[in-house]
Amino acid sequence: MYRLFSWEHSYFSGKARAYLRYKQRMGGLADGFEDVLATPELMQGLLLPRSGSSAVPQLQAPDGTWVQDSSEIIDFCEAAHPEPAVLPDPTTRPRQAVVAHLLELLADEWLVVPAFWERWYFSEDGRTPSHRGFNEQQWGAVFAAGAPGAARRAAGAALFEQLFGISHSRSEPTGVYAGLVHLGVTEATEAAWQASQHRVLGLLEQHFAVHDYALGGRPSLADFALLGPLYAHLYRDAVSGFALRTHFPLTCEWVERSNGEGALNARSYHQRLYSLGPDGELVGRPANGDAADWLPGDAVPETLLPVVGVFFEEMWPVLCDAMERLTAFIASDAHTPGDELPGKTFFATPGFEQHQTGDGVLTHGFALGEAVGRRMVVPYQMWMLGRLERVLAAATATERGRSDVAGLLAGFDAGPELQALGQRLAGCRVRKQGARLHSVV
Ligand SMILES: N[C@@H](CCC(=O)N[C@@H](CS)C(=O)NCC(=O)O)C(=O)O
Repeated sequence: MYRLFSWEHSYFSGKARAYLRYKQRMGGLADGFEDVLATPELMQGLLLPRSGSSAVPQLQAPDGTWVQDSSEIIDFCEAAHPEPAVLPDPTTRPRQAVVAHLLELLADEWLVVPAFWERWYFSEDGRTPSHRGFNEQQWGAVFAAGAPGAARRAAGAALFEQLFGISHSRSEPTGVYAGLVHLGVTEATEAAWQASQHRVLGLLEQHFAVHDYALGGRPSLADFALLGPLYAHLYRDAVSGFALRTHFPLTCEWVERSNGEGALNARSYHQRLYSLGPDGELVGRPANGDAADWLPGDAVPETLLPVVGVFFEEMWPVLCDAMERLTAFIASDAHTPGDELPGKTFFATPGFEQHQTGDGVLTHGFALGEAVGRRMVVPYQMWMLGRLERVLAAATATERGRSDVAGLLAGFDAGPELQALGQRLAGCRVRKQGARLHSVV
């Protein structure tokens, strides 16, 4: 049996858990998986020694292999249990494969910023509305698991003060509040990040009015990745969850559908939907539209294309700049090729703070709407881009695939630039070994 070590309130845990649930419910994991709460004791005593990282989620495979990072968890399980596939085959579905990976990148490494901000902004002193109490409880439930209710809540509150300096979040950002600054969230940019999130949610609401999942009638990598921002932060957290339910109800329904819980009436992939036959007997009927499959002919739903458009408009220019910065860093005297690179997403990696904060060599200016700010370079994004590069290579290996992918990318102003991804990555390729990232010699 697989074991997933995770937290309910963790961004990337939502992605991995929903994926494993889908595989299990569809019969894809012979012996299923055990969903284990990653308590501090297990993080320090098991996860850290086994994988070199205490980050969640992590997967322990039946053969004892440890897998860290949600994308690797999915790739690992898909290789071992190909059916039902969540990764469109790039050789037969080149457009859908490229779109699923682009949306994963957008969900994992761009939408993380406003989702992370929402949780901690509405937990700050004096915010109305506030979900600080809920947030204390969900963290305390992990950090004081097994303790009585009031003690769990108090443990969350103490953690927020001791580790995250919540009472001086603005004057002296620490912990998660420092992480937000490293990611480019300041008073000058927070409204722009929120506007970006609302833009994506508005587009998803239109999409889910027509289709049950990103690519049609069954889930794919894109759905599980979008659950990163949309489950733990935007659906569960109280202030964000109220807003999501109020303004984006179809998207809420999709969260339940894709997450596979609380989904009795959410048209989930495992919904039991019956009509009554002539003799009053139960006659099963499919719960999902689009014949419960990805759209035929490798079509990308029209309503999904504007979400891909957000990737090219907002995230792609930032990624291009970050690739240049990382290339310059790897070529500089500050780095020896093959050495370790920063590995974290939510904050500067310990040991690399002087490079990833302030005006450090691994920071860069960025623009979002009318706002401008400065943020850290996140080498993990280059690892994800390397993965995308391999999907693109497989997708464009044939004349037909080349023309299909070129047609898709031509629909976005910066889209064709993706075809030269290899040139941009040439000086900043990243190798991942367990939880550690290194430049490629
Ligand atoms: N890129 C990783 C990110 C994992 C991650 O950043 N997890 C967060 C919680 S959602 C965490 O454990 N952060 C603490 C740390 O990195 O030490 C993934 O895809 O799983």
